[in-house]
Amino acid sequence: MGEYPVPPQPPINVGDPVDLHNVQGDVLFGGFPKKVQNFYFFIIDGSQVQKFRANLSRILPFVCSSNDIKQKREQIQINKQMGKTGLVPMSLVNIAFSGHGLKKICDSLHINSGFGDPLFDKGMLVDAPNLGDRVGEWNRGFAENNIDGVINIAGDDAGRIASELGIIKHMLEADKPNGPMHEAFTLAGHSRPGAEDGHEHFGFLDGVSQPAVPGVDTPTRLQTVYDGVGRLLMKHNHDDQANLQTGQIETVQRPDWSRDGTIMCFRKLDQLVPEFHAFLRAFPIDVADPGAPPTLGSDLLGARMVGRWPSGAPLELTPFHDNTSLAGNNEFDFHDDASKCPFSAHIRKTNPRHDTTVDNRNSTHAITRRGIQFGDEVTPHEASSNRSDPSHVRGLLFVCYQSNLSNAFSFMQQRWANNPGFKPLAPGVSGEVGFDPMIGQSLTGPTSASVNLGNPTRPLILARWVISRGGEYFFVPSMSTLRMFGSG
Ligand code: N7H
Repeated sequence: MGEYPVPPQPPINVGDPVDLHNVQGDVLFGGFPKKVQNFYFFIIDGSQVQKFRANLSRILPFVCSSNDIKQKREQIQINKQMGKTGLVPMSLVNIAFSGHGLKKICDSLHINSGFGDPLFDKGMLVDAPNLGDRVGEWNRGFAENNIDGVINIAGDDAGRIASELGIIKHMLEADKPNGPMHEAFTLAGHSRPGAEDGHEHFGFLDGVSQPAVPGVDTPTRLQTVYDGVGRLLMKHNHDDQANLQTGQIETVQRPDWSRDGTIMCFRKLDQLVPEFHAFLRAFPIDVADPGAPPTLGSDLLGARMVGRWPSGAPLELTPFHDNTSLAGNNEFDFHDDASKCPFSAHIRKTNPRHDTTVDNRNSTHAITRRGIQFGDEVTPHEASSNRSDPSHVRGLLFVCYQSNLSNAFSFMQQRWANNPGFKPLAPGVSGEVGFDPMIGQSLTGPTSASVNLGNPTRPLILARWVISRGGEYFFVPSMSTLRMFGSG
C-alpha cells in the first residue's frame, strides 16, 4: 500500500443506535457461525393462519437475535484463545416470510402488509426475467411460487440442527396431516471439506468483503462502510431506494412494524465446476514469461474473472501471481485503470469501491452476504470428462440482506453484473467492459467480459457456469414484530 493517495473514510453516522436484541441473528456480526445450514421452506394453510400465528409464538424462544450471535462469536474467540479444539456446539434459528406469507399474516391481523418495496411484493419469480434468469431452468419448488416462509437453521453439526428443526416443526404442527402449515421443501448446505473449508466450489476463498455497519462494527482500513444503518435495517438512516430505471434515489414510506427488519434475498445457484475449469484451461492468458509455471495463464484468467486469487489475495495488490501472505486481504481500492484488476471482474462489478464515487466507496448499493455451499465435491469422472454429472449438483445457496431490493441486490445484478456498459468513471475508458464473468446473465445470447491483459475493452466470449435455479425474497421481521405476529 502507500502507492496511491488514500481517500478519506466517509464520516460514520453512529447517531442511529441499533437494538441488537431486536434484530434477528443472521443479519449482523457476520451472521450465524456455521458448518451446516438448512433452509426449510414452508406453506401456511390460508384457512388456519390464526393457528399458525399461535404456534409461531411458541417457537419464538428458539429464534436468536444479533445479540445472541455476538455472544456466540465471543465464546468462539475465548475458546480459541484458551487453545480449546473442536467446534462450539450450537443450533441457531431465524424465520422469515415471503410476500405471500406476510400478506396472510397481516390480513389475519387486519393490517396492511406493504412496506414500500415493489420487488418484494411481486416476488422473485416475477422479477426473474429482469435478473436474467431463465425461468424454465428454475427448480419446481421455486417456480410453483407458493412459498410463504423459510426457517433458516444453522450450526456446527447436521444431526444437531436436524433434531432442533424436528422439535420446531412439531411445535408448528407441520408434521400433522391438515395442520396449519406444511413443508414445501428443504435445502441443505454445508461448508466444503478439509483445506477447501471457506472456499466456494470454483476454489476461491469466499466471505471476505462485507460492508461495516455504523455503530455496530469497527471498520477495518479501507473497508466499505454503509453510509447509514438504513441500508441494511428498515426505518433507520438512509433507508431509501433507487429507481431502477433512472437510478434516482427516492424516499420510501414504511410502517412502524418494519423497523429493524430487513429483506433476505435467497438464490439457489448451481455451479458447473468441471466446465469452468475446462474453460480456464482452454483460454489461458498469455503471460509472456517462458519461466512461468505451466498453469499460470489459466490461473490468471480465473483470478481476473473474480478479482481475487483462490487464496482471496486481491489482484489490485498482487496482479500476476497468488500471494498467500495477502490471503483474504481487503485493504485496497480500485484506481482508475484496469492494469491490475479488470473493470468487469466479479468483485469490481459488485463493489466498484472508489471507482464510481470520490468519497463514499459505494455503500449505497452494498449488500450483506451470507450463504453456504451445497452439493458434493467434483468426482474424478467429472474432472476427467470436463462435465458436471446431474446426479452431483453443487453450488451456492446465496443469501444477502438489505433494506431495499432495488437499491441493493436487484441493482447490483441488473445495473452492474448484467450490464456490459457499466464501468467506472475512469477518464479515457471508452467502449464496453463486459458482463460480470461469474454472475452476469443475458437472455439474448452469450455474455462476454474484458478480462484479457493489456486491453480493458477487448471481449472474451464466456460460457455459462453459474445457473440460477430460482429463489425468493423474504421479509426478516424484528424480534418485537415476530412477537406481534404471534400475538392475538
Ligand atoms: Fe460473489 N466467486 O467465487 O466468484 N464472490 N459470487 N456474488 N460477491 C465474491 O469478498 C461468487 C454472487 C458479491 O466487496 C468473492 O467474499 C460465486 C451474487 C459481492 O469486494 C468470490 C457466486 C452476488 C462481493 C465470489 C457469487 C455477489 C462478492 C470474493 C455464485 C450479488 C464482495 C471473496 C455462484 C448479486 C465484493 C469475498 C467486494 C465477492 C464468487 C454470487 C456479490 C470468490 C461463485 C449473486 C458484493
